[in-house]
Amino acid sequence: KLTALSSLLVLSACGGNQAAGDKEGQSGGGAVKADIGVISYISGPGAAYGEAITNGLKLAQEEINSKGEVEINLVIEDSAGKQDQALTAAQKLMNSENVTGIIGPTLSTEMNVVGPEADLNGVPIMGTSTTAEGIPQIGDYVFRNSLPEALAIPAAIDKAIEKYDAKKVAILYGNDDVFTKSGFDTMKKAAEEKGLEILTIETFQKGQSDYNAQLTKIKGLNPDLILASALYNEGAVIMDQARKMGIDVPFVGGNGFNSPEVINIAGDAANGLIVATPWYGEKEDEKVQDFVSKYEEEYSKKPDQFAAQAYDALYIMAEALKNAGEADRDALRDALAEVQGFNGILGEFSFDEEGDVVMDPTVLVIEDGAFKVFE
Ligand code: 1QQ
Repeated sequence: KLTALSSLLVLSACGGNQAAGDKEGQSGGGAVKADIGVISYISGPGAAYGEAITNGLKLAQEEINSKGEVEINLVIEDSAGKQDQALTAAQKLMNSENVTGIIGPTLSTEMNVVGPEADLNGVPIMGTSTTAEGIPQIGDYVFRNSLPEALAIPAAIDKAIEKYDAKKVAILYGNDDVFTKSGFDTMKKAAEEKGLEILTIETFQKGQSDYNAQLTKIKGLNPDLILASALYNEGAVIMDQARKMGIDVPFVGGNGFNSPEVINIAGDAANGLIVATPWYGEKEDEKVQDFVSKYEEEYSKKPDQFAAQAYDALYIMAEALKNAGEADRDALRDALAEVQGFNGILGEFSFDEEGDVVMDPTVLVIEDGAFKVFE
């Protein structure tokens, strides 16, 4: 990706910022003012993802704006988890000249159609939860700060092998969604590379409610582990039905399972689920605990990974806006590409040369109805 930060740095070093103060997007006090569009899954079966994301964004917005260097106005649109609705929302946001950048959409399936449009229109866009392979590679204007499945899944599988001496696995995935399909590809590749025997590969579709056929087959093959690539609503129902059929082996899940909704829906049936994530709310870290208590105060619930990623994402946007020095789409893109060593609540974060994420995951397991570090 091309960058222009070095010239920006030179500009600000010789007082260029004051000169830029008269430009659009700069208030008299020098704060960079910008509208940031948000496309989020806030209604429909996966609405808990979008609720967490928009809560995290709003909390970060309050904090950022109170500091006075950057003033962000969030323009939030609902995508309902649908490609066409996400695209309509994106077009509306891109047509507003005050919108300097976009955060979202929630699903990789949505980003697959929105990302190319944003890139074509020169609007920087950053997913906070899009984890499929190839998202930042859509174009120079497309970013994410979410840990890709390609980093998360192998880490989770490694831990499961180490802990359970697993040798045989069954794989179950949704074959009508970009993220669940990509997660499956990653699971299959990781299983093969680690010498696991794949007993069967089963598929399902969004909104499916009966997994009896797939689970009966899996049960008969007696795997040591089940690898599942699903969003939370299907994923939780799969675990619930599996446990009711007497399948008690651990599950390794992709990013869709990183929502507490899995526990809310599946209850005890969610125990034994292994995931990898950059977020752990019990971490003894001042920044993390400060965020957790502010979030609880504001929303009366604990933040999840999706809230945390969105919170960090707005800080990354704010940092880039500050470095850009004005509310300009190209300047914001260039400044985003330069973000290195950002220290957020998810730990140290950088973009690589393709705009993808450099970050370390933690492996968690659900025990007694809660996510715990899997040691
Ligand atoms: C993707 C995901 C989903 C789980 C986001 C909610 O990781 O679509 O990429």
